[in-house]
Amino acid sequence: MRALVKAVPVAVAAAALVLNVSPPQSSLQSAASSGQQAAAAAPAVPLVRATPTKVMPIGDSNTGGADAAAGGYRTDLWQLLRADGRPVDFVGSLRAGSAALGDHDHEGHGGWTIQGIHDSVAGWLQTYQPDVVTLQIGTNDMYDDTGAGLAPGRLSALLDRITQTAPNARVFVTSIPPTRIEADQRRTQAFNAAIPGIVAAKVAAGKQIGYVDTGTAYVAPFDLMDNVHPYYGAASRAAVKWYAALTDQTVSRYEAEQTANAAITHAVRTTITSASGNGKVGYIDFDDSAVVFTVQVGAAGNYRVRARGANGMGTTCSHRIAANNGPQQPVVYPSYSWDLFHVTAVDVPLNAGTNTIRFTKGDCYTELDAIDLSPTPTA
Ligand SMILES: [Ca+2]
Ligand SMILES: [Ca+2]
Repeated sequence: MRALVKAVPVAVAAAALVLNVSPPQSSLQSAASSGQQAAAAAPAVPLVRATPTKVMPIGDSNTGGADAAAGGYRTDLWQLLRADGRPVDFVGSLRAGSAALGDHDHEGHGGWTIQGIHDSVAGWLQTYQPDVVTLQIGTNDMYDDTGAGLAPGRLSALLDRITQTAPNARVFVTSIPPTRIEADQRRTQAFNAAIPGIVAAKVAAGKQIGYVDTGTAYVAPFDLMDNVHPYYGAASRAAVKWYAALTDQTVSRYEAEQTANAAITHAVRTTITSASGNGKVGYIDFDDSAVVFTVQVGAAGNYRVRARGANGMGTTCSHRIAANNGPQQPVVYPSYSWDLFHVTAVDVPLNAGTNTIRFTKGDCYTELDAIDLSPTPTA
C-alpha cells in the first residue's frame, strides 16, 4: 500500500509564519536595464532555448547543498530550466546532488569564505569556460565583525576577478540566507544591504552583472535546518528567483497547501520540510480528489504552469490539469521518491482576471507542492 512507503511527515513549529504567498519574482538589475549600458554585449535573455548554456554555480555549502536533496537551489533551478527544454550544462570541479538534479557539477565549497573563492576562481573559470556564473558567498565571513566588515570589499574584488577572467560570462550574484545566530544575522543583514550597491557600481563600469535577491526571501528560523542552511523546500523558492532572473521572466509561486491559494477536495495537506512553504497536498488518490488553484493574471493568453510534484511509486505517474474547467491535459512526473520533487511544465490558456487551475488524479499517485506561473516564455 502506498501509505506504507511514504515518509513520515516532519512537523515544523509555527509553519504558518512562512505560508505567505510569494510575491511575483522580479529582481534582475542588469546591463540590459541600464540606459548607459545599452551597447553592452550581454544578451537580454542569457538562457534561451536555442542556445546551450554552461552555468557555473559558485559558493559555499548552500550552493553545494546541505539540504536533504544535497543540491541547494541547484536542484530546482535545474528542474525549472529542464522543464522549459532549455539545454543547460552546469559546470564545475565538484559533484553533488540527488536523482532530482540531473547535472551534479558545481563549485559550492563548504565552509569557504569570499577570499577563498577569490583565490581559486580564476582556475575554475579558465577550465570550464562558463557562459553564466551564479554566485552566493559570504555566510562564512559573518562570524565576526572583522570578517563581516571586510566582506563587501572582498565581494567587490571577487566580482572583478570573475569578470576579468571571464569577460564574456554573465554573472549573477545573490544575497545570503539569514542565520539563527543573532550577531551573525545583524552582520548578514548589513552585508546583504551592501550587495545591490556593489552590483550597481559594476554595471556602471560596464560589467555584465545582475543582482538576484534570494537570501532575504528566507525566513529564519523556519526555513533553516540548522543555523545557516535552508531546507530543500525553502531552497526551491530561491531557485524560482534564480530561474526568473536567468530567463528574464516574472514568475509567481502558489503553494498547493495554502487555503488562500487553493481549495482541496478528498486530499490531505501535509507538513514537511522538503516541500516549499513546509507543506504539500497528498492523497490525491480518488476520482473526486482535486486541488483547485485560484490565480489572477493581468492579460489573457497562454501561461506556463510548472507543477512541483513528488512521485515515489517507482513508475511514471500523472495528474490531470484543466484551466477554467476547459480541456484536460496530463501532467506527467517520473518517480524519484516521496521526498524528491520533479517540476513538470504545462501551458494553459488563461483569461484576464480570476482563473481556476484544477489538478485531479491521473495515473497512479503524485503529491503536489506548488505551482510556478508566468506567461508562456517566448525565448
Ligand atoms: Ca555538467
Ligand atoms: Ca508547498
